Amino acid sequence: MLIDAAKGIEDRTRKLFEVCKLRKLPIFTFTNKMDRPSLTPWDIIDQLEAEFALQCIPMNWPIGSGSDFQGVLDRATNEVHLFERGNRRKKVDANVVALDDPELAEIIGEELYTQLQEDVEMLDGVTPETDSELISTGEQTPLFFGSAMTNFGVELFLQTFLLYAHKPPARQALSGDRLGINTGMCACVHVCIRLHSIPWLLVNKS
Ligand SMILES: Nc1nc2c(ncn2[C@@H]2O[C@H](COP(=O)(O)OP(=O)(O)OP(=O)(O)O)[C@@H](O)[C@H]2O)c(=O)[nH]1
Ligand SMILES: [Mg+2]
Repeated sequence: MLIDAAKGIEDRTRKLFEVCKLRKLPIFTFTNKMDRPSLTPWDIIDQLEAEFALQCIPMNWPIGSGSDFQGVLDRATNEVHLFERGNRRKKVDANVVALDDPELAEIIGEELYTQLQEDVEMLDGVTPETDSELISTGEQTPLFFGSAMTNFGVELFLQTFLLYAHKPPARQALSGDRLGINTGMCACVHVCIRLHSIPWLLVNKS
């Protein structure tokens, strides 16, 4: 499910969610355009929880937004991936700094650093336990923040998707042979279907 960070849930998000809910499909949520003025990540979570009754599991966490967007914290590794501005149409190389690196406050600025510390404490307190069963039935959604146009935050999204996505069942070919499908390829097909509105994103990955 792709969310525009400035607009939050839109009509087409609602339609997509209805389909996923009816079919009990797993939902991976990517909040896009963090490099533009955005709602806060807490606003996005509130919307998803209030309207869709989804349990959000933030896998990464944005630091600032718009012209202040500094990057994301990967919550699994406690590493901050720094967003670098430049030619927005090209892949941005993410410099990685540990959350406890003494230089982080200087790099991202005192204000955002303080905000990040508060957010991390709050997240640790309120994030539900990740439950792959609830993810597979679409009751929990791994939630990501990034900037798809600059390919920022997309890799972590794809890695997590590979970790939790359903493996494809073998299918009977017309010839009678069982078809084996490479997991990575299958995951790509899944992502293509789920993220059909930004298929170029996958082209960038190949
Ligand atoms: N700054 C920025 N722009 C983006 C990003 N992703 C998409 N865009 C731009 O946003 C514009 C609209 O793209 P989308 O939101 O994907 O398409 P849409 O939903 O059909 O269009 P809107 O109704 O404008 O939201 C295009 O010009 C994209 O290039 C991003 O991560 N950062
Ligand atoms: Mg849009």
